[in-house]
Amino acid sequence: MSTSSHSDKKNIIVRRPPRSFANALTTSQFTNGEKPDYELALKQHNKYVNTFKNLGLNVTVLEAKEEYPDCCFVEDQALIIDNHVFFPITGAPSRRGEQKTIVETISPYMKSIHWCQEPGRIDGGDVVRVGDIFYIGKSNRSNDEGISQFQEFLTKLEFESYIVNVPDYSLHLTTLCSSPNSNLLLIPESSKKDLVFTNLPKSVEIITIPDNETYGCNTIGIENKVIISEGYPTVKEVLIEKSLEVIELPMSEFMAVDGSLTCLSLFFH
Ligand code: CIR
Repeated sequence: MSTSSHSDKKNIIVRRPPRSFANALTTSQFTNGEKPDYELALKQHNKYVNTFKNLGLNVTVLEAKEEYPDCCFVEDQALIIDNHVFFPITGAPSRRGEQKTIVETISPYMKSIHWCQEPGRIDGGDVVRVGDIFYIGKSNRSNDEGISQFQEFLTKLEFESYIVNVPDYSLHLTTLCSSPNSNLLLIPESSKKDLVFTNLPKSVEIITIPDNETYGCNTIGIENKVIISEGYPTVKEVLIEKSLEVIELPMSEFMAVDGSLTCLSLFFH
């Protein structure tokens, strides 16, 4: 998920894709509408899980819920910051029932629990943390009420936050960008004009990635390592140049239904 700091990732929660995964929601931004293959998705998910185990994180793998084709995208269901949680009401009605297990699993570890109230809507995938600043995507999945409730939660935790309009061609803010460490922000070339990051600290370097590697702009940084999707040579090269250790993972089946690396996990410490 995109709300924990890079050195804050000790525990991770993931959920296996269900057999119904081919019915997951998709805008087909990254494909021609091909359905994902369940068996291949499961293999790719196992690699994802093993990567975090090998990095020494404590991994909790939740069982799939067949009635929720999108249930592996746990990032959308909780916004955890320094073990304080804000449970959103997700933009897609078909996904709301996924939250129950997440609430049961993480609540015992949280210092405080906050709930989005009606008519608020916000998905975890719309939040990107850059250092200690939070950027909140206004996408088709979030509304003003949901964003302002989340901003109030951030203010109580003494964090600054700003809204970024997400262009219609993309599902979430995390679909287009990520901050692999607190001094870097990856953005696709043609989205640079659309995404306005207010008060971005001068210490943060924006790295522009060619549009044909847009999907590769979603990464997960853990200290001096960064996990990227397989098949994005420019992303790989720029991160190696920044002295980060790159780990590549195959993500084709998740990409088919708009899911990026960050979407598959929730972190806490
Ligand atoms: C959806 O449309 O909700 C899922 N198919 C993809 C969710 C991706 N989640 C994320 O970016 N955090």
